[in-house]
Amino acid sequence: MAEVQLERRGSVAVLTLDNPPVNALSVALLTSLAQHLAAGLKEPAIKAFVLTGAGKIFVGGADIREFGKPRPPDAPTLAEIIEKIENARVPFVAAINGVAAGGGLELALACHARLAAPAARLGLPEVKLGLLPGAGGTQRLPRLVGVEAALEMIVSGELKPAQAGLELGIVDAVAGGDLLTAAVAHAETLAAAGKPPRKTREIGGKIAAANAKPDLFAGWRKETARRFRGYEAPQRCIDCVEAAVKLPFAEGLKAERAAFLERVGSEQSKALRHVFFAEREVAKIPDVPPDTPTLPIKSAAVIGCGTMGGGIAMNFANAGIPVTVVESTKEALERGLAIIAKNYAATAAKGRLGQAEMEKRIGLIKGASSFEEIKGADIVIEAVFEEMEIKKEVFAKLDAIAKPEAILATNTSTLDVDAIAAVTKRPEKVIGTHFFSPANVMRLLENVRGKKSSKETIASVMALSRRIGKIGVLVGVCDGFVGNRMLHAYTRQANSLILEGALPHEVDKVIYDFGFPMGPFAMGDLAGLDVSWRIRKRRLAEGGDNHPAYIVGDRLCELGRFGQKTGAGWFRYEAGSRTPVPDPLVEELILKASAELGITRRKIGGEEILERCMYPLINEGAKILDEGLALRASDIDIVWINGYGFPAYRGGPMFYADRIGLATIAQAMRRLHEQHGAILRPAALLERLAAAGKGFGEP
Ligand code: 3H9
Repeated sequence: MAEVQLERRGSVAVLTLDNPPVNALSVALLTSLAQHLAAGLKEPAIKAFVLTGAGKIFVGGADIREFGKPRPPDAPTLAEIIEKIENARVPFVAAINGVAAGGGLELALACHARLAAPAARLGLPEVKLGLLPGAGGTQRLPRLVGVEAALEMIVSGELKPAQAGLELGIVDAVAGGDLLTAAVAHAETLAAAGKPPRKTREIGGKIAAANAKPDLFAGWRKETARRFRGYEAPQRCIDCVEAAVKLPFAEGLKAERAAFLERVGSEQSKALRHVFFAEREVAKIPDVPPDTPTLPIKSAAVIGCGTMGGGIAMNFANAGIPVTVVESTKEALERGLAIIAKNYAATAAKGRLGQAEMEKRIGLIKGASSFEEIKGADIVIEAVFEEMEIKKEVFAKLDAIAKPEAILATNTSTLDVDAIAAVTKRPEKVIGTHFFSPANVMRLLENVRGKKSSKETIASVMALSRRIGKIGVLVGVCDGFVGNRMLHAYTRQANSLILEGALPHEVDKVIYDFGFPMGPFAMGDLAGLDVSWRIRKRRLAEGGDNHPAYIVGDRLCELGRFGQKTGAGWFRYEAGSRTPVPDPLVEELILKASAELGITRRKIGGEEILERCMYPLINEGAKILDEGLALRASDIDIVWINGYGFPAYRGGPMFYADRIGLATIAQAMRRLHEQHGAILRPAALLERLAAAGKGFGEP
């Protein structure tokens, strides 16, 4: 039950906001707070108020679930409550016991003093939801901390530790002992002073200072457009802070309010709110309850110290977990460890890691050249060459050496986890952990559930994902799992498009403008074209797909053009540069291939390119969902946002599809099916949902 509790401590009324889990400012909580304020402010015996949060959080912000829903007409708004608090005849002190985010910090900024617990964190993260602070945050924060510090906080949305909040001037003190006692004492002192309470809105000095820098906002707009390409909210945040500088307070508030309402209704905010909940939903597995026991992971081992293995080992070291990396030869081991050290040094050189911390992390990684050394590990992750026979051999060995309770995980990106598990005597302890390259950077981890993976193994690996800073998504066994299977559907169309008339840089531009960091061809060059070439050859040998779409890709590989690492692939790369340059030689290869296949090339517009790339991707997602290989459509969105750079402000492919309307996509797929054959057959689930007028988010 969301409510505010009132406790009297002498002449001070302590109001505790209680709305688990994060004390979000729901209509119910605001109603209860407004009632307490109305009654309390009338009571002469109450000389001051303290506002605090129940549990570990002060206030996590407005209730995001209530956005876009109708509000009871008489419900008090946060802005009204804030107005009452700031203009109250008696002082209010915020006792910030934990996170004060968004509307939570705005509430605190309206108080006349703020004390924070050392572990509290403060910030205005609305921008991450495609919003901006809508209850005075953009007007009050710059008055307290100065315009540039406020811009940094509001545009990035990052939360600051209490100590940084003190240095910036957001809080008046960090209270090491009992926070509430300190806040009550502070409130009594303010009340006893008998002065009118200090109002944040009336602090003027720091705002005036910004007027001396005429180019400040133009500079921020330009840099922000680069840093958050495609995102609308950061620019609107800057507009509002500018209003704080240029307009009187009341007008600034009005401008902020109008901008906030526009944002709440925007497509980008809807998408980012979907992503917020999808990120939390992904951890919930219907048949693996939250109280499933997990294996405590105190040490790990990684087999293979190549690019993947090294990156995986770094994740463990970064989380403080000792890890042993095994390579068969001394040279390969030394090379791998040297790359790890170089990666850490590069992070340290950028100022993102202190020397001592860097040494500590490197110290947690131990090299070994024998499997014997993995005996003590709680989890072993295999990251050797992507060949089934090699993987089976490794797993048989691991099974014989690893302690019986250890989890054995494979980092395969395409192979059958069940077949790998079958060579062990502990298939219930075998699972896939598919990291994305670079493994120490990319947030996504596809955890692949084998037929026999136990609930404990699944729960342990999902918990481990969080611990090592990843977002774990549970997927089922199929070729390519969720991400790469969909990627295949998308790159196949990109490859067909260039045979039909487009050129690689044209396709890439459409995808880049849509919001991906790069198009499919530049991505292929970055990942290495030989990887998918090898997979294609394997599939062909297994009697699989022999689609002509990849004819040019194969020819590039035959010429030794593997992408960036060989200085050329779909594009050319100048020495030391990662910028793709269109290459006439590639165009020649493409034209020749089209002619050989009897295709009359035609002009293909941007809209068609986008549809041809995205709809088959979505269609494959629908098949995956229907086959039960992803638990929810929103899990697929998380895979694509965190593993492939799908723009978060479009909510992921399945959310994007729902916004377009599944009937439109199904119709387009039927047309493509007629033109291009079975490979583009509309997914049964897509057809079913389209016919029922539903979306993937509401099956
Ligand atoms: C705003 O304030 C607008 C104002 O400027 C203007 C208003 C007029 N609402 O993250 P967790 C749920 S916009 C509803 O795992 P943690 C969450 O879905 C808001 N629900 O906890 C999850 O539910 P479930 C600006 C919320 O301890 C559960 O709480 N504020 C909200 O790791 C636990 O969440 C933000 O953007 C919410 N505001 O981290 C802050 N917040 O258990 C958003 C959380 O069913 N929140 N839930 O899956 C956060 O960043 C983190 O939740 C927080 C706690 C740091 C607070």
